Amino acid sequence: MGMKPVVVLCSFEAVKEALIDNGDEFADRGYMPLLDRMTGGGHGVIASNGDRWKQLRRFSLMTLRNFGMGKKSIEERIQEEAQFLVEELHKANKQPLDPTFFFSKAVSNVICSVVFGQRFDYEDKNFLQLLGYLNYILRAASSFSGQMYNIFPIMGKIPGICTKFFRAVDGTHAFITERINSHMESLDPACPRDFIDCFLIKKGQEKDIPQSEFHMEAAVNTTFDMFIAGTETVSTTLRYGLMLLLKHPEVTEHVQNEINQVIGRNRAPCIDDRSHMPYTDAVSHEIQRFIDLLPLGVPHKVTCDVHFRDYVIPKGTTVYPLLSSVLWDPKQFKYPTQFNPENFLDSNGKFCRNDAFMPFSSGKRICAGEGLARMELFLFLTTILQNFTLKSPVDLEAIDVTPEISGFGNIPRPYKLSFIPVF
Ligand code: LZ1
Repeated sequence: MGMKPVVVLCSFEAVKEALIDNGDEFADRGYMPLLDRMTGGGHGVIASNGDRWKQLRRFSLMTLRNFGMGKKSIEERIQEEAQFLVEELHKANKQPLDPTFFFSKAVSNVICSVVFGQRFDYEDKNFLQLLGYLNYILRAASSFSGQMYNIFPIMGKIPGICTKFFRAVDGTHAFITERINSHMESLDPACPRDFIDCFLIKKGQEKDIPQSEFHMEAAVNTTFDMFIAGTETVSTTLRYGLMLLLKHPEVTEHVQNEINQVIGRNRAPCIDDRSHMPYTDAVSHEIQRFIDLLPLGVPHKVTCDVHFRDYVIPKGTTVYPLLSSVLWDPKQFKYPTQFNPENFLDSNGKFCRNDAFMPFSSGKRICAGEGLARMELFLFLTTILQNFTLKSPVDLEAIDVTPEISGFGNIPRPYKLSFIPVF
């Protein structure tokens, strides 16, 4: 990759053998210039290693699992936001619309609620600017110049090429720093409201430990990581997912029948419904498998010299577990190249798990936001389809589901759809 040797692992077998069977040796985060710039230079949880990573990761997982994070559960926060989204979609009055910012407002508000203890009004100017930044960051990281920057980071020094990307990253960073500062002023250690409060409390508890990882810089970068990982990813998955549902009305209808049977119309979907909705669960897996959101995964690095198959991988070598090659592995899925929920169903229509379902990667570095992301996908999808039928303004054959750009992420082409109220 540019001037540096890297190892690329292809297929479920190879990725599993590395990340699971030799988990400890493959557990470090590798260097990727884009990622480094995106995550504040390795001071948060995404790009750190060693004891720093262990401490920040454990803290983040605990806090995202809802321990001591105030009165409202994460599930309630998502349910509440899904209703705001439905209300907003009603306002469009069945007109065809580009759903990008409708979804990113709702998804971003979930992480805002978890991290900042607060959701934003859909018209809030600062909020909209932030969503523009986040949308641009994933696009830039997936563009041709993004790939060039990864290979020749010196490009970052040439004025113009990456300026807009850096401005978006720094703008997001500033937004978060400002909120952490105001949290410090209003903190009540007996009553944590959100992720930031929990971090500040932990920082207070460890103030006499000189080597503590819970200091101000870590607070900013860890919060930034939750934010950068938890917004545009889920929102792009929803946008891409609805495009697939638009193109496959028979799948959408099947999901809507299941919603009618299990949930009905008189209450909002909840996460306990998922285990009674095998088809919908299969569809949400199939969306994630098919769209292959982060095709390269996030790079790893080996912690020591590793004997792997017939090779020796020297300590410190960057390793890409190619998630594309796992999610589309023809040995693991019946219909690897098609969007087909049968990939996750058995012949009786029961949900059928598959170890090659790795959109969140696998092993020690598996995405810390997996639970949150899957809860959001299920609740947003079912709430939308409980309230609306999807209608395309163009022929279904004209909907091109191949990505518009593909790099760090796979980004769908722009499209429009109408949300037709079902009652
Ligand atoms: C990430 C994401 C985006 C960028 C870097 C790491 N983890 C989403 N999940």
